[in-house]
Amino acid sequence: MRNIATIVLLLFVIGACKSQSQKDAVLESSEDQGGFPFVLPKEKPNRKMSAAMERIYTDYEAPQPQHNELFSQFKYTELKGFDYNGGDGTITRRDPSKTIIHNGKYYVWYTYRNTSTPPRGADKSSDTVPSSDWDLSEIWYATSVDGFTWEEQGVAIKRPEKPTVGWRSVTTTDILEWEGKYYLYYQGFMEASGKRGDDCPVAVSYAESPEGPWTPYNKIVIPNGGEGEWDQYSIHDPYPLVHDGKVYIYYKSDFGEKPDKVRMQGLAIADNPLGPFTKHPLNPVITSGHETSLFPFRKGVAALVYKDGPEHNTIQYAEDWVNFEIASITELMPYAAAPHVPDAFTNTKDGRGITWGLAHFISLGGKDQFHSKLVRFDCDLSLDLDDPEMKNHRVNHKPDVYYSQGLSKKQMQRLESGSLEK
Ligand code: AAL
Repeated sequence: MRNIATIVLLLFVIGACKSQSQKDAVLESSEDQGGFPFVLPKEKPNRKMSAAMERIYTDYEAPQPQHNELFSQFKYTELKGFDYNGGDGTITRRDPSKTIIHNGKYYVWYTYRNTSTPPRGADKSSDTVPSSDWDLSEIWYATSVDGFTWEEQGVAIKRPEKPTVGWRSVTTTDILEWEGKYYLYYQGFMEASGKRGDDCPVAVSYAESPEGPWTPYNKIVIPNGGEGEWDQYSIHDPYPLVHDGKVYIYYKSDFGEKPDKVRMQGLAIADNPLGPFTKHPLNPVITSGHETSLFPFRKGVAALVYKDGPEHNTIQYAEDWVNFEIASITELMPYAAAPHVPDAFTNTKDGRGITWGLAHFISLGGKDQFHSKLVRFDCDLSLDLDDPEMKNHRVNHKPDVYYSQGLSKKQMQRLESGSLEK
């Protein structure tokens, strides 16, 4: 027994020496490789490098953002054509869909709330008083010839009669074109959001034309997960794309207990738009972000991962449409980005990327005037555009941008009551 222990100890010492000597060898050999070159090599140089240097050559499309096709800044433009009742909180437009082109016009669908009062919270909600900004809502649509000035066309999806899925509110929609027909997926609420949580499954309606009429399927197509599962309560932001001849729908779910609510994204796949959808066994597939926003890119799919989570403010890429890696880190990303994705439904094996889309700004209006507005964003995440202004990675934001992120009253009290040391 003692011999065995001696042998094990010996082996351990030898191993430790060996890894240290290997490190020393690396260091020695790296010591005589000279300093890192003044001009950053575009390709990975054949030399020993630190973890950070290894990363810019292995994890990202290119070692510098300006050459990274999956890095971009985002520029914002206020839209024309939408009235918000003076911003009094009774009208909201939010969570836009991807835009599509039909008969030479862009089409977009979005959550539309027009209520007698602004949102008042779950406890004060009623048949006419909304609990949240997306409660008691319908799905409306608008068209545009340039993507900047929009003409509202009216309702596309109404709230169905109780107890059909969506009777309380139909929201957060996205469009799919499949075999010449159109499908709108949306969150179907059957109680006021905020009662237990923001709980809902996904429903769908279909039409021969983007102008409708839309026929509700009146069945849940992406159900909530089983008890105790991450997506047991909320299936949000259904985002369809076509890949491998199938319908791929990415969605978000809120899980975990307050105050540490977690938002992650999953994937459900079906052979046809009305399902059945099978949830991917590796779900969740994206650990961060809020609303879903993706586009085919080369053989794979890229995702805009903005607020919430350990990898927020990143653009990610999955060659296999399942296993996402960080492709770049950026800033001021669009809320609920709904890009114009020309090859979203073409089953492409060579995704060309995106250059613009719609998004929303939320929490607008003063106290008790909560509402959201649609906005346009532009970017260069396209293999067919080369806009150096969008590839700038040291944008100087005006001081007001920073001051608008001022200390809260509670933080000021802490500082005022604290000692200088703290
Ligand atoms: C949005 C989306 C979903 C949520 C709510 C309205 O940002 O994630 O649609 O339910 O917030």
